[in-house]
Amino acid sequence: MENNHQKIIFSGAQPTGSLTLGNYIGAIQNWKALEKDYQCLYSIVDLHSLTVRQDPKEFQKTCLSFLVQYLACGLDPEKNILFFQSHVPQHTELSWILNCYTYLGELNRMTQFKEKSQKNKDNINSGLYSYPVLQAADILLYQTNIVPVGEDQKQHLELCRDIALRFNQAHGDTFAIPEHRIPKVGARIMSLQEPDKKMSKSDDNVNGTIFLMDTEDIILKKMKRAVTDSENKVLYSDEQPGIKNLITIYSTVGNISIEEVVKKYDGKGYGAFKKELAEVIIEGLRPFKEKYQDYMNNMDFVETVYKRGAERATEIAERTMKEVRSKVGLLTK
Ligand code: ATP
Ligand code: LTN
Repeated sequence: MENNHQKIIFSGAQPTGSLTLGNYIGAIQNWKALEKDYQCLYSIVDLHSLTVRQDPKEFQKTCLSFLVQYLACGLDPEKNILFFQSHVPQHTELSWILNCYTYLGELNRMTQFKEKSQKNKDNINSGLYSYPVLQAADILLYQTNIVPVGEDQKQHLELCRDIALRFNQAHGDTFAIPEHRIPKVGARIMSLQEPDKKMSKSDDNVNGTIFLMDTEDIILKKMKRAVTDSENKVLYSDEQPGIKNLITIYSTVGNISIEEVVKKYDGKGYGAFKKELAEVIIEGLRPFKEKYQDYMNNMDFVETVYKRGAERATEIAERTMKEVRSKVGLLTK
């Protein structure tokens, strides 16, 4: 039988904006479920965010707020290694070496680079271009077996695997070859305004996105404005993508099955459904909000979390780096 305790999970999110209900349902809720059975490392990949200009003061605040949001979502800092990418310099060191094992042709194919350079035409920097190599370093440093991410990261993960295989072929087994894992439930929570588009923290239309930090009033308003259809029947069907998305949210946040939600609102209109869904979300987020405030009032504890996280991560990362340095022929100090 597989011994999951020996398996390593790594995932990361860029500290930009604020966490959404989509991030929570699609990623963090699942990360929490994995902490029992695996050694999990979750990193706030601050260096990746520098590919886009950040206001330094704001950026520091956002980085800390992200860690507090992770903790408030219930990620246990004892069971998981929670840390800032920039606190473990082995990430950039390995990234440089892996750059020398990555071909321009491979980077030219990355769709995220193409999309992001379209969005930031005045700042197409080389960091944006080699972003996937730093991501590969994040993953390979920890001998990661599984990377839980969304569908959008599949191409980056495939590149990471190719780089690892190439390095292993040149120098003998050095890196574990990681696999991609997409969550089964709620893998794609959609925008409340455009149900054919994923809910995203960088969406220009904030009415489409529920942020975990939104106030009760805002949640009520956003829910009232959520796009539905003229059927006025709470049915889980592809014909009614807006309502289907709302039912998924109800089911995951309210912890009841899709069938039960549909049964509960049989014969009732959208007005009552949306109002009660807003209440379910408000209730569901209440512990998050309380914990967020508690941690914000206890920044000494938060500091110990990221310092300890960096220590634990560095220990593993340095083990891999020692081997890599020696394999490529760098002298030891
Ligand atoms: P951005 O708008 O800045 O691209 P994002 O909201 O799309 O951000 P990311 O930081 O790229 O989120 O992703 C963090 C994690 O949350 C990833 O694992 C991603 O798969 C997951 N995630 C993001 N949006 C959703 C969503 N709408 N439904 C389910 N999972 C999501
Ligand atoms: N590119 C990812 C964030 C990210 C990541 C990683 C995810 C950076 N390094 C390593 C998983 C593993 C994103 O945009 N969501």
